[in-house]
Amino acid sequence: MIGRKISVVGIGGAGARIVGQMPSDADDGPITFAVDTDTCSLVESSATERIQIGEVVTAGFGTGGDTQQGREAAEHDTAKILAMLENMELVVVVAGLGGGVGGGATPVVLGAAQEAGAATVCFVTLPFDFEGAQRKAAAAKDMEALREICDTVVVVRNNSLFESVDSRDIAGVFKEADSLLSSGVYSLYQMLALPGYLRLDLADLRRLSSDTKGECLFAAAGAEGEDRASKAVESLLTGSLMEQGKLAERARLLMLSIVGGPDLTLKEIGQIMDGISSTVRPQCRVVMGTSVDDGWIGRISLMAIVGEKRKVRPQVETEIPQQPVSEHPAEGPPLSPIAAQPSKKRKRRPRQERLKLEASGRGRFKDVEPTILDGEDMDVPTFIRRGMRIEK
Ligand SMILES: Nc1nc2c(ncn2[C@@H]2O[C@H](COP(=O)(O)OP(=O)(O)OP(=O)(O)O)[C@@H](O)[C@H]2O)c(=O)[nH]1
Ligand SMILES: [Mg+2]
Repeated sequence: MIGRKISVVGIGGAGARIVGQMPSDADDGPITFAVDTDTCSLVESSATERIQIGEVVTAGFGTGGDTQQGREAAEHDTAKILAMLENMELVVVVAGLGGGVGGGATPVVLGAAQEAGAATVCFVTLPFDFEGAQRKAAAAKDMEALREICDTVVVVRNNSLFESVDSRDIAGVFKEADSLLSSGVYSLYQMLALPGYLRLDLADLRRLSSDTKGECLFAAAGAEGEDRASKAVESLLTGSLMEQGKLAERARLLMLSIVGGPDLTLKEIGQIMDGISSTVRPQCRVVMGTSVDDGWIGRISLMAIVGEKRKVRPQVETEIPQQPVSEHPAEGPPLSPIAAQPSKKRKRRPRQERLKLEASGRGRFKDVEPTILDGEDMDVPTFIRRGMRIEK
């Protein structure tokens, strides 16, 4: 069964919770794993397999945000991790950055996946603003490590994710946000593994990371009932995960997954694609896949992974550029490297010529009684009385 070659691994509390919400159809679903040091989080997760790591490091507890402990815990149990990843073609990892297990164990799992020959995609959440600067900084550092080791990193900003849900109570907000994220991950799986008329393959995913900054953003939306296609695309493009449309305008690559039931029509696919292409720039490459799921009758889910153009870092010039040797010596000797440099002389500001002044004029006061103060005629302008020069 093709689906069996893709595994979805949730690491740490956030990862275990999100992966646990994934639809797990016994035949068609991916194998889901929850990996954590914390036994409580493992007990709560509904992942297919639950793997405790680092018992000797944390004695079954969390790490309290200690990335080093998270890493050690994973390194202690690499045998369990390698066994979990055996024969996998693609490993999709889900984790919350800023957490000790999410930040520390994730690079170890990705390294093991690479060693096992699997392609890797990582969905990582970035902390909420209210979690503070320290956690944000820890997450940014974790990101650096992931970029080095993962084929494609898909970033999900918790702030935006939580803005995009309707619930108001804290439990409902978390549940809804995690379900949006887990169905996004699931639709990536569906596009890659399930029968569909327009399929994506691993090469599309790999291209995502090579054509972009190596880091993509995630957006998802869905709709049901009448006009579901236009509603779903509208809500995808204008939602907070798409930065109210700004992200779509900046996109250079957009990988779109359309999941519908057997009632999904070509007209609906056309409506969705029209909505996308009228929003993104003409240079943006759109890769689309659809899949049909019997359980999706009457609804459409869209999931987008959006990449911005890879930024070329400017090279820092450390050497003095050499003047090419002239092919025509008659034109004169080559300039010395110093002479070849652009002149660093500061340009002189143009100076205004000295203005000629009427040194005698009482101007429009010439016909009135002079106002004399301390022997000076106050009706004569001061600069004339004092013999001042006016220069710019
Ligand atoms: N979307 C989402 N994000 C979460 C959830 N729980 C935690 N997070 C985010 O993930 C980050 C890491 O939290 P956890 O996953 O609980 O941390 P951990 O990896 O288990 O590590 P420790 O508990 O520190 O050992 C937090 O800072 C939050 O930003 C969740 O249920 N959903
Ligand atoms: Mg935890």
